Amino acid sequence: MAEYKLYCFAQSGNAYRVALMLNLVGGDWEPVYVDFFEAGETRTPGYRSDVNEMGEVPVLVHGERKLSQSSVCLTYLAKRSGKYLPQGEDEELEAWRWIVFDNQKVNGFLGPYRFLKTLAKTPGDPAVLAFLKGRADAALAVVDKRLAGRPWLLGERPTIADVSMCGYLFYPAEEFGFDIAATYPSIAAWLERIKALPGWKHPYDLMPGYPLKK
Ligand SMILES: N[C@@H](CCC(=O)N[C@@H](CS)C(=O)NCC(=O)O)C(=O)O
Repeated sequence: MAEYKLYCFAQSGNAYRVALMLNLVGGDWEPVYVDFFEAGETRTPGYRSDVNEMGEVPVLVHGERKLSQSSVCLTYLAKRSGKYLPQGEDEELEAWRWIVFDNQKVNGFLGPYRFLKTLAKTPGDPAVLAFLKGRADAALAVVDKRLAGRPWLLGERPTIADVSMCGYLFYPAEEFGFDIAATYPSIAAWLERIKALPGWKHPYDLMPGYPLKK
């Protein structure tokens, strides 16, 4: 039995952060497939009572521990492995600043935008899509500016802030209807640096459930 289990599915950028981190730190892990689209598994009473009361993916299981919120899972894995860990109080605070900005405004808008545009059974209202795209674009521009001056979000070393921030950014451009890498050159160069890290894999090669059944 693997040391870590990760409740996840291939289309989830929130889960990808943790799956990627497990790979980057060389963790012994296995995925537990969550049927989000067909069975609506995260909404079932069983999932909420046994896996995560918040009704979300990812959930990381390690021994008796069951953790959710990708940011918490990343912190846990960084502390245990000593890798991608912000060093000292200033770096820790800086990492949190970018992780919260990411969760709320970068992938926090990009994820629902992609879901409503491409994955939902009923496509999203155009006004809602336009709002989400506008907010995601504004946040991506902030990240692009940040990365113009340094190779990684916190400076010279990759940390969990980078692992968090790339959550949805490797998914195909067709799923967004616009090409993030072509629009934001510093983000594009940073994504190439992430790809070069030992253990990197594309979300569709790392988590089960791709392609979706039609
Ligand atoms: N802030 C959470 C977001 C988790 C999240 O929203 N996951 C989605 C899947 S990509 C989910 O399970 N959504 C179910 C729902 O909101 O009902 C994290 O970073 O882990």
